[in-house]
Amino acid sequence: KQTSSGIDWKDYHDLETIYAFMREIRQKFPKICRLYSIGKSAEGRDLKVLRISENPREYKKIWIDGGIHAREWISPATVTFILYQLMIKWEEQPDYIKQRTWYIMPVMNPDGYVYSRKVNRMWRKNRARIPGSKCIGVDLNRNFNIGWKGRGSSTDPCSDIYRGASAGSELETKAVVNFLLRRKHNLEAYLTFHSYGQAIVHPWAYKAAKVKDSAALQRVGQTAVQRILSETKSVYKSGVTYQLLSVAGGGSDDWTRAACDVKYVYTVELRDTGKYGFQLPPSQILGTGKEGLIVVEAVAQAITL
Ligand code: ING
Ligand code: ZN
Repeated sequence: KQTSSGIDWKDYHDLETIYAFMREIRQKFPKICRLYSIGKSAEGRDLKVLRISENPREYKKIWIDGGIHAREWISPATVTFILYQLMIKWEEQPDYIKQRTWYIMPVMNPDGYVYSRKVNRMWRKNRARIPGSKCIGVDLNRNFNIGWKGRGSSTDPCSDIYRGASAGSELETKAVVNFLLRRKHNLEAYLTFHSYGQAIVHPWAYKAAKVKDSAALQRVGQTAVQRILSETKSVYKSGVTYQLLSVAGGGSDDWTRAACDVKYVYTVELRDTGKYGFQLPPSQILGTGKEGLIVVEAVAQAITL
């Protein structure tokens, strides 16, 4: 094994291995890494974010998250792959990588991830108890305070797209919201990885309207699509969420766009297009990880130093 945490990208890994990998990176690069626990999940697990920066006061910030939805295992796998690729040749990285502050959260929904690995592979939501209901869990990507009462989510706690009792009701949502609000100065990009569908989409999802900077968002998204096509042969689409996917309120990307005034906001739907769906074979982790890295590099490059 190349890594002491035991992580690799030949298989999917437990939450513990992912967290051990984050600690390993921090220990290998103590001068530029900081490991945060930004809060606790509903079941009391740490919510971990790794910061990588040579100059946190000055450099523009890029946030990357994964694992909002439990069953989308390729998402934490891709985010950890991106983290590994950034760090193994950190010294040789171009300025558009090195002169940034990176915030990386591989698993926003650790309770759901553990539950999906151990009990119900197709679980999507978090694992919060819902008072007055026998059903469990809130869809964190319907829980953010943007278009929260609008279309595309459910008031039924038994639904997979249950939006929660109120906007921002969930511990996981609150932790990310508070962390980002305190760091919105210089926050230039927000990238969140989901599966599946092979699409790079940008706001809005909660309303059918054009976002400010839509031309730049479309251009950078399309650049990533082209590079993916030439490097891995996978066909991705780029476009606006409500047009390409569906109208849905409460998403993390729309919230970050509106509340933190971040320009480059993307939700990336990783592989595949439906053959395996959420149960993407581990043999596809490396290829999908490369595609995620291409998106990250294209966005980092688009931000002016
Ligand atoms: N897709 C996203 C979902 O939460 C999305 C699509 C993005 C909806 C942004 C709303 C806002 O449904 C997956 N695969 O989860
Ligand atoms: Zn998802």
